[in-house]
Amino acid sequence: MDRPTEWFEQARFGLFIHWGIYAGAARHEWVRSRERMTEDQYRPYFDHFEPDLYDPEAWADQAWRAGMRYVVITTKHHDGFCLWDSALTGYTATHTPHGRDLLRPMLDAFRERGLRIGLYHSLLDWHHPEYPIDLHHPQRDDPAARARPRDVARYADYLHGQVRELMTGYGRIDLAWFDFSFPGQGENAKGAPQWRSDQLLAMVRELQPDILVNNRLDLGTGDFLTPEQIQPDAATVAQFPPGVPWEACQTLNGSWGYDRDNLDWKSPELLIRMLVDTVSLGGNLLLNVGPNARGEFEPRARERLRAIGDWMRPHERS
Ligand code: FUL
Repeated sequence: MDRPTEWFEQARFGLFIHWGIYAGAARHEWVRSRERMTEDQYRPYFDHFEPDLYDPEAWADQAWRAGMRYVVITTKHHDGFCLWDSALTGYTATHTPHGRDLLRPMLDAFRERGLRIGLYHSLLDWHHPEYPIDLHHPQRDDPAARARPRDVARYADYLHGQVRELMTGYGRIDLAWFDFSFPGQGENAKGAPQWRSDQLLAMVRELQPDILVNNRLDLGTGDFLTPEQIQPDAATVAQFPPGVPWEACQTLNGSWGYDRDNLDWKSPELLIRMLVDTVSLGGNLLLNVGPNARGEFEPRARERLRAIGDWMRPHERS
């Protein structure tokens, strides 16, 4: 069945938001895995998560002024922390000192500003007790943790239940951005069978008939391709399956989550060049901001969005 991809192909430029308790650690969204933290070692970022400067209308304004026309938000990243008020876990924003659902006001603000809505949802989950220990898991070197049997089918039930909550409780969702499958051999393989991706996809399509779903469910190309942190050139694009829209997803500084001491920022000129190159080859650019733990886009991100908007204004046509 043909899906309505016109809005997506016309939008061309979107905002990716990676936000969760890892913003408190301020050193990459994979910090728990990279530093092999136990649950207890990671817990303070949950117990102290209180984004007192959170202002989703300001985020929406900055995105709109930069020329972005859709947004993709991490509802849950690999650490398992949920921005919304899930009934299926206590590991949510509602149970942090913030005490409220963080997703709903964000969706309201972005919709109000005229942006389409995409939800990123991690298939990996390092917090869930039944999620198997694999090569990415923070406890991969802990023999006791490895020895405890885990039942991925129970984790898949949780995954499906949470996606159902998101697809039924938050209005019209334009994009689903699942991340990620790593099919292959042995204990590390995580693909369509473990996630029951075909059923997950069928449910999403039933609940949100016009939704576009990305290509990371291990079910082929999906509705759009998501080349990550590479700038596709004409030769690369020629290899993409014909007729499938693509979206280059890119960071401002190599990290998706807030990374305070990272100095590797792309210049506004480079970002504009990346946008022009992407659009001229027929793709979308999904550019990421990692808000900090107080709930702000930091000055270096704001400056870049502003510069893109300043360039955009005389160049756009409605
Ligand atoms: C990857 C993830 O592992 C990164 O943390 C990030 O979310 C990126 C967009 O996708 O697969």
